Amino acid sequence: MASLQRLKLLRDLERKVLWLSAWTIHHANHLRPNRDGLKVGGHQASCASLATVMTALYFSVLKPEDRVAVKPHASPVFHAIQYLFGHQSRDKLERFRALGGAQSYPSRTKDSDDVDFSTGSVGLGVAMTLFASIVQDYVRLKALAPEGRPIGRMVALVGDAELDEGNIFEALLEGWKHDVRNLWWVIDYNRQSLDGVVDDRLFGRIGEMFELVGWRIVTLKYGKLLETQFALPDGEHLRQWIDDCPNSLYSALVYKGGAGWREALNRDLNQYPGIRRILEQHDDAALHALMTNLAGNDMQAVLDAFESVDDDTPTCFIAYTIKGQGLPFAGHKDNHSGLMTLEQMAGFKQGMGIADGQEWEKFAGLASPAAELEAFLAQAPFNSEGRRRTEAPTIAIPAALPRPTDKKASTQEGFGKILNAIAGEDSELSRRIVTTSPDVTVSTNLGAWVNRRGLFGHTEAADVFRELKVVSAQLWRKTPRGQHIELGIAENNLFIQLAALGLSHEIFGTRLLPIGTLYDPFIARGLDALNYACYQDSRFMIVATPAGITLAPEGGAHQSIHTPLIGIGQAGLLSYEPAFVDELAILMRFGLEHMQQPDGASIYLRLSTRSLAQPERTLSPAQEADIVAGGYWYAAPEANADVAIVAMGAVTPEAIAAHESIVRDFAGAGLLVLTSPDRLHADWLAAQRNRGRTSGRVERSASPVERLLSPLSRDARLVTVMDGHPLALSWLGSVRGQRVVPLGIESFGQSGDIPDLYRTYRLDAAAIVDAVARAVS
Ligand SMILES: Cc1ncc(C[n+]2csc(CCOP(=O)(O)OP(=O)(O)O)c2C)c(N)n1
Ligand SMILES: [Mg+2]
Repeated sequence: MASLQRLKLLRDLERKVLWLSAWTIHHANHLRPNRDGLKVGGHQASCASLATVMTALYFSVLKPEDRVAVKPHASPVFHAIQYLFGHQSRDKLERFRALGGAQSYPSRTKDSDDVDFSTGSVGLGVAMTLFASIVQDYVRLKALAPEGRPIGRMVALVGDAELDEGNIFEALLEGWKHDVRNLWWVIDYNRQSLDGVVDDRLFGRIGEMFELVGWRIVTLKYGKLLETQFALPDGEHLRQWIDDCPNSLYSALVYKGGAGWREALNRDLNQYPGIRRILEQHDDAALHALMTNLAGNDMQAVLDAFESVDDDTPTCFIAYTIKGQGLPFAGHKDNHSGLMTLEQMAGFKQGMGIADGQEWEKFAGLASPAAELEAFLAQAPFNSEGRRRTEAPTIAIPAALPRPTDKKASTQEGFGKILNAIAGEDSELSRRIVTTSPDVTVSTNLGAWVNRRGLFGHTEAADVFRELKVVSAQLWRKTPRGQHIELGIAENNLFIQLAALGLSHEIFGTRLLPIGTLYDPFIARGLDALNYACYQDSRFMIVATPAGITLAPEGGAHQSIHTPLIGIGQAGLLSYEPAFVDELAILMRFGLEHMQQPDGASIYLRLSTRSLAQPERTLSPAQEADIVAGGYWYAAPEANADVAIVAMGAVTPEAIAAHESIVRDFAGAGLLVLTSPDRLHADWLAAQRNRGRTSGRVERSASPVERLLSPLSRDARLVTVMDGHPLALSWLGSVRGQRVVPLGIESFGQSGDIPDLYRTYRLDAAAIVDAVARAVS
């Protein structure tokens, strides 16, 4: 298509996208009944600054294989574009931010219009594109991607204030180490954040930082109108004036309009005849249009910039834009959540040439004929294959994973040995597992797996130590075939890398089984990224070890207390804390399968470095099912027993010892070992909800925890013990109204050995026996 014709159509669509985004928000706030008095909100100004860039990208530049993270508060622009493509309904736009309608921020799981990456917590979507590009290379270099799939660009549309989030810089460094490619970050440089105008000095440094890590910078500063005036006599003074203009003054003048610009230019540049001529030739409206003609809001300039890049070098486009461009509050520092008033909207609508009742019409008010616009949309490269979400078959998991048989072992050692045994197999399972860790690969027991399966890198890298025959337990060769992605110490990066790996089936058409390891306390460091990964329904396994105060001598800073509560509270994440290695093998097997199920979840295994004597036992299928369901009777109680000890994880030996001593006084007391209060609790609540619907069938619909506790007497006492916050187990008393004495950790720990610490924090056998005495007194 002739480029002038394309430009005309794109300018029309840009107007429409701006209109629809503003109208969608206006409709939600002013034209829908409001039942609770709460502000509905939406960001008309934030949408406006990106309308040009997104129109150019989606209707002309992007290809089906490209994947995009859209700045969260530009969600209405995204939905408007999908509406024009025919992938979003008018009904859902009318219900923007209402139940079942288009989401406030683009959501992979809640929106129906082909969202690639969810966004919302600023900064995380941006980093997601970087880690997705690593996944793209990972599956491409191993020939796991479907044959013939072209390489896509991973694109982030970034608010300029998002760059204050440190996770972006953590990701940039990691990306440099991994030689990331095919990455485009388009910064909506409107020089405004939520609270105000961004510091002028900050952005001077941003470009340098990108260049430092090997990125290309493409700056889109002035639009074509301004460039034309700059080329005239004295034009360079105008350029210099704008270059020197502080962000806050420029924003204020944008808001004031033509008269304001005239006054300022007359004051500062009146001595130049060329500038006087420009002022004479432009009335106030034209002068305003000229002075606000920044490249990020100039279609031709935007197209030129995107089309100037044709290699795979990661590229940062710094697009100068105006927040609220084209709207009455353009440039105003308080416009972030500003909404047009009814009068302003009426004026805007008139300016757009839209008649009453035509607000949702796709082509109303545009200069080009509807048929031409339809045809243009139909041939947009991005839309040529319709929706772009991929699928991939599940990977079969063998009926049992290898089970180490050591008489004494920690769950962390067991984990390392199980993976090492899988690494030695030539199987689909061993090929699909990909591991990653933030510089704790060796100390979380992944070393043996990496020795066998290698580090992932774009190119073959030598193992210098090996070549020089320096003895080391770690034989790590970096190759494109490697299956471990080694990260620097940044837990944010770990979780975003896992988020990207765990969506490979839906983004790149091939399934991976990602396993990430870290120290349990540092889950908190990456918690928002973990939440973000789960929010997108990404599927992976995290193995967190060591945990609790049981890592003893390593001290308080590394002791995790509340992570079991995170395991229970985090949606989309099913958590387990096994005590013994045979339990672990069963749970890893279950986890690898469960994380591939449509209604499954990611898995969190909280492991320990404490070496425990392993029970000599052969578990029956029913016992294995109980371990997966969340718990089993290690020592069964007698019918109507009055006391039971409930233990989880590394403190189970103390519970066993305490149990042996109390059965003398309380014959028939039981010892219940839990593997997942998370699962037991969830199934208990689900059973209660279902019961409401099928009343009268209590017994058959009893949940696992109700069945587990049913042999005990009605007013039996439970003593719960775990290495973590006791709240994770104390809810057990509500299941049948039985009194609980919970033991666990409530304050920061300190260095010590296990006997000292367990005594000090009341986790030892004596404390458990004491708690039993208190429970029954
Ligand atoms: C992690 C996080 N903190 C705070 C917010 C609230 N918030 C939403 S948008 C925004 C400012 C964004 O400014 P910018 O990125 O420049 O976007 P603009 O609206 O100017 O395009 C803030 C602080 C958020 N969404 N996420
Ligand atoms: Mg901004």
